This record gives sequence, C-alpha cells and structure tokens, in this order.
Amino acid sequence: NKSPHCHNGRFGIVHLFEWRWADIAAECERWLGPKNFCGVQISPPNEHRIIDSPDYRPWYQRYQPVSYKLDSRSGNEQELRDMVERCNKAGVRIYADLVINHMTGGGQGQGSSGSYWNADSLSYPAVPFGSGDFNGRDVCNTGSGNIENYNDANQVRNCRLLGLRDLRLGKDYVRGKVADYINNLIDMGMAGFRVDAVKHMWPGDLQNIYSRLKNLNSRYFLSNSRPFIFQEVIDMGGEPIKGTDYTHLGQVTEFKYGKELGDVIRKNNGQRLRYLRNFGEGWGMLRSGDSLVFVDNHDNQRGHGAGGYGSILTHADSKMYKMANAFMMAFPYGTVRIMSSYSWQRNIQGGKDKNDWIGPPSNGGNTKSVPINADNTCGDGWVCEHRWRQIYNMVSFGAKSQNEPLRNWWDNGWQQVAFSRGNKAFIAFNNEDREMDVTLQTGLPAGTYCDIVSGQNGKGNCSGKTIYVGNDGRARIQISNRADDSFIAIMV
Ligand code: LM2
Ligand code: CA
Repeated sequence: NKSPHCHNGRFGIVHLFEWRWADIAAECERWLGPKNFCGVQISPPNEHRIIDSPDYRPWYQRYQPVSYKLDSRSGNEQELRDMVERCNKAGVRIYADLVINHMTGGGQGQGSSGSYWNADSLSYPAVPFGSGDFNGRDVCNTGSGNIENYNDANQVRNCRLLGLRDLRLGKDYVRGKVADYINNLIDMGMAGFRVDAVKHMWPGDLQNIYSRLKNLNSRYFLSNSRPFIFQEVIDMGGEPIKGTDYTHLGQVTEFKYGKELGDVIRKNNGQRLRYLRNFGEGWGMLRSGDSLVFVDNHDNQRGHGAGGYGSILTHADSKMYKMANAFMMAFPYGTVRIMSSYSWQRNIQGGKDKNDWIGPPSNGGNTKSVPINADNTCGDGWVCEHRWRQIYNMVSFGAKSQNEPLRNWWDNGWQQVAFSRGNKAFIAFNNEDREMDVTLQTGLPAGTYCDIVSGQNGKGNCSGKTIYVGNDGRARIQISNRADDSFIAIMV
C-alpha cells in the first residue's frame, strides 16, 4: 500500500533516529501533533546485537537482528506499546524499520534482550532460526559467501550482505516467522514500515510476506486499511536491480533525489536552481506516487549507503540543508521524509569518516533521553532538525498546500526561483551570490503575510519579514544572500 495514512492536514514523516520510545511518545504529544507532522519512522524495535569492539555500541548494531523480541536500545515492549498508543492519540502515525533480510554478522553473544545467538552455527534460538533457515552454498556461489558483484542479481539476493547471515526467505517457515513479527507490530497500532535492504530480497519473497500481513488495527484506522510500506532500494542507475522492480509492492526510496538536490544547491557541475522546475520524474526518478524522498538519511549523512560527501547535504551544512528541505516540502513530488539526527564529531580521512560508527548520546551505552531547551531546540547532542523553525514551519506549509498544483513558477535563469501552490502558499529562493529584489506573482489573495522562514506568525504579531501582496497578487520579494536563510515562504 502506498498511502501513509496521515490524519487530515498532516504532512511528512520524521525519522527520529535512535530515539528512545518514551521520548518519541512525549514528542508526539508536545511537538509532532501540534506542528502537523504525519508520522515517525522509528529505529528497528526488535532485539539486536550488542557490539563492544572494535566500535563501542555503534548505531549499526541495530541492523544486526538477534530475535523478534521487542526489546532494544530504544526501550522494551511496554514502552513501545505505550508510544504507539500515545502517538496515535496525538494523530501521529508510527512506521517501524524492518530488518528482515538477515540476522547478525559473525560471532556469538547475547542480544539486547539477553537472548543467546551464534552466527557460526547459524543459531538464533529466540526466534528460533537454525542453519536450514539461511541461504547457503546451494543458492550463493561466491567464493566468500558474501556479495561480491552487484551486477549479478542472484548473488545480491542470495549471498551475504557485508557478511550478515542471509535469511532463506523462500522458505515457508522463515516467511511465517517474519510475518508473525510484523503482524505483532500491526496489532499494536503501527501504520506501516520502512523495509531495510530490499535490493537484497526477491520481489516474490516480499510479495509473499506482505500478503500474510493483517489489516491495520481498526482502533486507529479505517477498516480494511493496508500497511504503508516503503522499501529501501539504493538505485543510482547502472545495476541490474532497479527500484521499479519493487514499486508494485509499495513505495521505494528515491536515492537520486537527495544527491541531485544537494548537487543543485551546492551548484556542483554547473547546476542551477532553475533546473528544478521539473524535478522528480523529469529527472528520471520514480513516479511521484511510488517515491519516498529525503535530503539525507541515517546512512548517507555519515558516508554509508549512496550519495557521497560532495553531494549530500546534512545538518552540518545548515544553511543549504534548510533550503533543500524547504524545496522538498514545497515542491509537489513524492512522500516526504525528514531526518532528525544526533551530532558526532566528523573525522574524514582518505574520504572516509573514521567516526561514522558513533552511536547516539549515551551513558555507558544506554541511550540518553532527549532534553528540550527553552527555545524548543534539543540538548545533550540531539540535533532535532525537525525542531528548527525553518523546517517545522515548512511542514505546516506542506500540510496546507499538499493538494494544490504547482503554479506561478518564476526563475531568473540561474539561481533564483519562486513558485506557488495554487492560491494557498508561495515560496522564493535566492541562491545567487548577490541580493534578490523582484516583484513576483504570488498567486495569493491580497493581504499582509508573515514569512515563516525568518520568524513566527503569532496572534497579530509577526516576528519575521512582512510581505505585502497587492490586489493583483503581486509582491515585492527581497532576499539577501547573506541572511541566515536565503528563502522566504508565506501561506494563507
Ligand atoms: C541498510 N539498508 O539496506 C541499512 O540502511 C544500513 O544502515 C545497514 O548497514 C545495512 N542495510 C544492513 O542492514 C549498517 C552499516 C554497516 C554495518 C551493518 C550491520 O552501514 O556498516 O556493518 O549496518 O551492522 C557492520 C560493519 C561491517 C561488517 C558488518 C557485519 O560496519 O564492516 O561487515 O557489520 O559484521 C564485515
Ligand atoms: Ca538476501
């Protein structure tokens, strides 16, 4: 299913990467609901490996499942249930990250819920999975048993990704265990799922598993609602496996989007803002209704996955990052996901971040909760991009204008563009190295508007720039290239 099941007037999915369940519950009530967010992508809720060396409690341990017990670094099952209920009551949907292609890498130990596991004997008794439940030499013919060549679709699906023990998803028993896990989350009230490593699973196996899933819980959803599924496929072109191999099953992550948008806003390779006029399908991306879009994600913000440091924008490039997110939320293409990060010290050597493994803010490996400062930002190393005014106000812009067509496109031929969404909202960007001062058709009814980028529109007082739209719909738009933010946005 391709609908995220947003409540009316809600917009955008925020990935609260590595947050604790108790913090997410509070965030739904105090922030995400009131600010019109549609939903939250949560980190994998199942039991995972605990890694102490060579990296101490890295974030990536959660991509090594030990069982489907709901006990993870983010909290236990009771906290997870409480979160789903409170978020649904606040009108905010929850989508879990599903790691179902594989279990752990090599080694043995106890998982986050204390369950024993042994990758050498392929033993995961807390599921239980045993050696017959994994792909072996009969289906994977590489020397190492790992994926060696992405031009060979068979090994991409049947061999081990990074040595991670590869589940035999063609087997009825394995499909059943995976579906039971997902159905448990559906019964709890989740609205859908991000599916990890989809390139590494056969479309037919996924179709079988999805067909076993229940309808969403009728306590929170209309009857016969199907789970919203967005599938992680990194398709930058040039490989036999394509994102479109999976669009009949649900939405697919469009990794070209963040790379290309980053290149445009950085002005790489002669790119211009003007070229964004037909961004999306016109640039060879997935059909809008099939596409899940984002500026950065938890992988490519630290050099994992796809994109590259020279292209992808993150919170570390804040001025360009806010522009990119604003464009994404204003422009009619795809389902929007916003990243919410924690900070870490980047240390790039030879093109690789030596600190790319660092986990969330923690005390001895226990993830810290997220303190909220008086100015609405977060403390203790949590970046909380979704609490930056320029970003959350654009969520409201998206919510208000999402059903309106793109109108009144204007550009100066280069790095200045503007457009409206019907007669509801208008946005203008100046990415030149000089001032912008033009009079433009906004499409909006005459009146006095408050720029939601430079300030806040309170009751009768605007702390941002004031913009006057005349009876002809036109307004003078002045944007300095040296301002904190070089774009303005107004809405009815
Ligand atoms: C994903 N999408 O398809 C996730 O978005 C990505 O974050 C996951 O990789 C990957 N697939 C597997 O679920 C991350 C991380 C890897 C890490 C794996 C497993 O990017 O670096 O691999 O999780 O934790 C780590 C080590 C790697 C090692 C592997 C197995 O970095 O060197 O390979 O564990 O022990 C021998
Ligand atoms: Ca596989």
